[in-house]
Amino acid sequence: MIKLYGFKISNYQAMIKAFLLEKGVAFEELEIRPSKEESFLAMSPMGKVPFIELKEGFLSESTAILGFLENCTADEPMVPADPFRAAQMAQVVNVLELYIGTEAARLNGYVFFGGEFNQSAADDIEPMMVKGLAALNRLGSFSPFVMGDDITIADFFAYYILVNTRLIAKKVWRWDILADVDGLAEWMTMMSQRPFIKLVDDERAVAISKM
Ligand SMILES: N[C@@H](CCC(=O)N[C@@H](CS)C(=O)NCC(=O)O)C(=O)O
Repeated sequence: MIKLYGFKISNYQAMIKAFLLEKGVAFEELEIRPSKEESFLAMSPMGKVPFIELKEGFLSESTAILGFLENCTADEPMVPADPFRAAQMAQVVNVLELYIGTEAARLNGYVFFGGEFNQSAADDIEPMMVKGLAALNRLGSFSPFVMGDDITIADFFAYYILVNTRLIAKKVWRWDILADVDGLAEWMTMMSQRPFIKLVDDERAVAISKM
């Protein structure tokens, strides 16, 4: 059985867990904190969670994990069958990861863990996020799903990136990023009501409240 390592407050952990549940893949969840210890890096070389363990070995980086899980589950595909559409989906995921999620996450310490505010980082991040969200607005359909009629990996990726990014933008710039992308607010509500996403979000909320 697949082992999923991480901790429940992580948005990336929640993303992989919701995807496993939606795909009906059996897994065991093991609590572990990110670390730079050699023994941890042997499992997840960037010292991050989530990562999974299979009989073949360990796998980290959420896009790689999602791709692997997708390739292992033939039923209910979550990547478009058409190669060009599949590449467009990957393009959306890259925009979300590189120009929105990873940028905003530079302020995680301040927003979620009571760390110091870094004004110069915030000044760098904001224009990149503006561009990223404008790209998302051009590329995404959000009617009803990110890529159109069918749910794909991009929906899971976008939801769990935007859950955190939204809070960061609100606290740092009083910016409602949902207003920057047509249909994003309605899509976010619709995704949050999917039973497995709700289950994972509720667990995450409990973990955050205990922090
Ligand atoms: N690129 C990674 C990002 C995962 C990530 O940022 N995980 C956070 C927890 S939500 C983490 O482990 N942070 C610890 C660190 O960066 O040292 C992925 O796609 O899985």
